[in-house]
Amino acid sequence: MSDNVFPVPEAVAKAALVDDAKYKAMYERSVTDPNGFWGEQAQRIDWIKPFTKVKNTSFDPHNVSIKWFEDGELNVAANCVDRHAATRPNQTAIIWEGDDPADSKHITYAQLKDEVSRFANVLKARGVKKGDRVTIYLPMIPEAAYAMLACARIGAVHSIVFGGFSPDSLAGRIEDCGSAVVITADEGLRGGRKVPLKANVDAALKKITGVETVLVVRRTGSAMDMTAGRDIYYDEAAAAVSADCPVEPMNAEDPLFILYTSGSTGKPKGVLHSTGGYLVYASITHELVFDYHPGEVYWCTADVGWVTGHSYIVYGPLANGATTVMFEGIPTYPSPARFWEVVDKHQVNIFYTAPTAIRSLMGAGEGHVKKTSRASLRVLGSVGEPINPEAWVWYYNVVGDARCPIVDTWWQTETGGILITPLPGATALKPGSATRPFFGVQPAVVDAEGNILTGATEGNLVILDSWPGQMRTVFGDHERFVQTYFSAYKGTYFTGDGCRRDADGYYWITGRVDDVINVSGHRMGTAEVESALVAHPKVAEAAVVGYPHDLKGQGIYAYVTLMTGIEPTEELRKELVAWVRKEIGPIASPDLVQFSPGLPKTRSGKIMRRILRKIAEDSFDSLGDTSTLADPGVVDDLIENRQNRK
Ligand code: 6R9
Repeated sequence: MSDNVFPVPEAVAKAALVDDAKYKAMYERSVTDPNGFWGEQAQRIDWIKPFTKVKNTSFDPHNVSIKWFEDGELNVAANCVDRHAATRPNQTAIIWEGDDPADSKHITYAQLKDEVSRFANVLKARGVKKGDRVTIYLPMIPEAAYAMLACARIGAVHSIVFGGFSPDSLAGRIEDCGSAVVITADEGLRGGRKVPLKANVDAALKKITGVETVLVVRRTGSAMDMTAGRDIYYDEAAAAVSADCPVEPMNAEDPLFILYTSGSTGKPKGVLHSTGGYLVYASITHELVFDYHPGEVYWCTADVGWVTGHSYIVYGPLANGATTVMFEGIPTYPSPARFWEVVDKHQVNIFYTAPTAIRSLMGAGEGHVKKTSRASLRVLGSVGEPINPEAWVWYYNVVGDARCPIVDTWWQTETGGILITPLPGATALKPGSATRPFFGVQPAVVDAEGNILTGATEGNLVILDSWPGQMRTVFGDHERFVQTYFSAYKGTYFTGDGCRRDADGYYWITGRVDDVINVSGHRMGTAEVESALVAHPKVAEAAVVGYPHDLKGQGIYAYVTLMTGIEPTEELRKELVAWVRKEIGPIASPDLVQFSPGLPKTRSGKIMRRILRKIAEDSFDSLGDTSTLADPGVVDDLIENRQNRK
């Protein structure tokens, strides 16, 4: 292997569930005999009625249809809760870590069963039945998991809306899926600041009709306006019901949840996931990608409002009887040492976070990391965007003390679970590469015409055949599902991502295809330029977009956040341009560099390039909805200091 390679340490391979030889054999079987492979893997969960058929899928754009285990029956809550409550009642299921470091608690599987059953009975008492949609707008408190599993228990379909979304976004999502019940909290608590969730629900419900019940979980205890007949405090409703609730047998293809996600066009899509395939896939990926061993403490720092929180805080870990950490706060509160202090406090073995968090903590300096032990850590994970090699190496050396493999997991809301990833005991790592496909996943690289490219190459990433965790449709709009994912490259699932495959068969995700810049006919991944900029010792974070350029077609516009304490100067601007030129080549030289103290990010940490592109185009009066930004204020500064003034 030519690149910078981190081989699997022998001791890690020996103790791991899957080593390289096993990976290769299992992968081969998974793609040559999917019925045999997945039929066996599906035995990791309990079926109320066994399935007789495994895979029945078609990517033909005239007839897109995805069914797995289609005549089987099961219940997700029975699998994530009851079967463990029966066999390991006193094991901790959830460790909740509050925003305030003094606030934490352990919930055992026995307690989880009571809480989920009670919650289910409250929903039933408000008239919720199998197939009904329930919108959840909660902070990161255990009730979020109880509510999800309560829906699953009675066959209701949850739609979680991230607590950072505005009343408008919330209203649109409630209306689209037609929920009659909304579950929220009085207020959320993040980084010491209160989030007015109930007030947002009230504002959202002024815009739409159809919601009959608002269940309000008390988090901060502040006094709320309660609408009589509609709003009820959860604790009062829960006190009136029993902690016994039978599980509803569900067909494998019955819907489990809807999760809205934005595409490159139009309003957010309601991505629909179903019961059997999703659970099998969440379970196997959680176990094998993180090499989860019974008794270990696993922490995914995502929010349950995102797919990562669904699959890798709740469904995957709990299906596996794991101990999963749920964190209410933010990485920098009360200090940038928080993550590592929590790792020590709860003796976390597996830690899964996003590159944006890594980069921001990297900017704060390694002192915050080094003052903690982190000896319990065994495996590290990354998700959400390409991780630039500098952040990877920092994560590996500083956080993991060069002991812990990093699994860089590529996947999407649409895929339900991880598709391209290293396995800790099997895969030699290359910083910045998501490496190889997971079992049953057949990636391919196609050119603009849809020709499948072979060998070391670069192009658009498609997946050739179905895997059990795949989304089944866009809620209420199957045609949009077909159009968005199956019409660009006929007969394949189009991911919307670009990628490179190297001579070792490793995949390097280069970012959304719509983030590619064409400079004088040369294609340039924005991630590549960003990665180069972030490699500069004075740069904490960078975002790069294309903008119309008279001579080159597109020019490169770089927004750069400097390390704490570094002065933005004209000299540094020139230095950075020269740096990128040196790192990648003259073609990658940024034409414009704007120093920006903050970048416009969603609460999940994704940079909103749409906004950056507009500002770079000097057309900032049509920025669209900025209400979903973590800090809408950064936009004003960006506009004020824009570099491309006509
Ligand atoms: C799980 C999640 C999906 C998009 C995806 C890609 C980017 C996610 C990545 C990654 C490079 C990784 N992405 N993980 N890019 N390396 N390890 O993030 O889902 O919010 O739907 O985003 O995120 O561009 O297409 P979602």
